[in-house]
Amino acid sequence: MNHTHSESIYEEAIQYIPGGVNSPVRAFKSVGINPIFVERAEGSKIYDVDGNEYIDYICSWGPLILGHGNEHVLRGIEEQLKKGTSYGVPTLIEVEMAKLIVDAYKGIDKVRMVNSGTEATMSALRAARAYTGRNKILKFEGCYHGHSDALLVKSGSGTITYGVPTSPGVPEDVIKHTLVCRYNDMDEVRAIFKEHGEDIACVIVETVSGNMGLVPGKKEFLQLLRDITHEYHSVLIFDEVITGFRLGYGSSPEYFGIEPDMACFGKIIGGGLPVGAYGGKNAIMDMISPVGPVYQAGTLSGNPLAMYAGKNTLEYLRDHRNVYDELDQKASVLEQGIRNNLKKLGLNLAVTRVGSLIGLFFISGKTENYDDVKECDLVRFNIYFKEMLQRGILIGPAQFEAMFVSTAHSKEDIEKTIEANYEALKCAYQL
Ligand code: HOZ
Repeated sequence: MNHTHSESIYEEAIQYIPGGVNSPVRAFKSVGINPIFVERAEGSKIYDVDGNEYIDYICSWGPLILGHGNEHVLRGIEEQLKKGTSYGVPTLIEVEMAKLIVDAYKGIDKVRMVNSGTEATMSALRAARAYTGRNKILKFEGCYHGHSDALLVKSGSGTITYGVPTSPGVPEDVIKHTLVCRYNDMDEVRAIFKEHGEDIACVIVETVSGNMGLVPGKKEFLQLLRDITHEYHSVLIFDEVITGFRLGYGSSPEYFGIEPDMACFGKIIGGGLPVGAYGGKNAIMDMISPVGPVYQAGTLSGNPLAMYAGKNTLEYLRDHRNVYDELDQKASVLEQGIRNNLKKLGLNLAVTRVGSLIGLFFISGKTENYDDVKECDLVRFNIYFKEMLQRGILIGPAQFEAMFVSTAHSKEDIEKTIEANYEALKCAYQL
């Protein structure tokens, strides 16, 4: 595969952009190669500037549940484009979008649109702190909730990929209120609440973590979080930036049968345009300005282009509920194919799947928390990544990211991926 043009763009990019990229994991640095630069994408495929074609399992890190350039999503954007790109004055589409989210998601009464998942979680914390009058927050090691200061502590995604789970530049004073427990560890949660419960404003959690590889939250763990936050009058926040409208149209409350007090969204609700949202019960959301005193604002919040892309995505998902069965079926074939390959090759690697999210860990044994997965064999993962890329399969260029299956992935795509997985594993383990 020729990457000449990508290489030359990269050389220029690093002169003007830190690391040549606008989000660290895109640099492919952890897998030891330079990034590919994308020319265009369609359906399940991405085409780079050198004309190479890849079956894409990054899917923009989750938003593209309907694949690239889905006609329903594009139609919404095209219609709005003719009417203007941003007003800074309210629009009907914002109301329709909010109604769609509130109707779909059990447990929340109101929602505020923002521009990214980071903004959503940061703002949700502020609302929860103001509502409870408390400062402490509880998060879990390896969960990633964007890059606001208070949450960039023992974080996941690119932070563990690059070995800085707690970032320099975040003042100690700011994070002294951030408590951290091990994911899926019920004893740690009980112990921390025993010690600090009366001071904990909120617990924020990814119900299925997609940022330390794919590590599903256990139902009993999430239920404990629900029960203990009730007991201590803390706010339970589900970070649904990855899982929202991905686990099913009703997201985590439907999937796990557990309702939080607040939820944060991004990715799918923007249909591939920049978006975020946070929602919650009336009593919490009415703390927010201009109803209440908690300030949060944004020039492009509720941007009409993003709203149309999101609305058309959500309406499609709402009106075609079989898409979730279809996605589950496709991802299950892929998961099974990977498991069969591992068996044929005599490899004992951990595979996880929740609906259309898949994780393949270069480690055997348990994958319940960050302590379990941090021992993954990154050298072998890197070989695997490069071999997959060579075979026209694009997965996240880091062990600690998930694979995203979309409705655009065809039977042939999945078959080709399973074949490539077999060959790439063989290379990674020199078999
Ligand atoms: N934080 C994202 C992965 N979990 C990466 C986003 C991006 O690089 O586009």
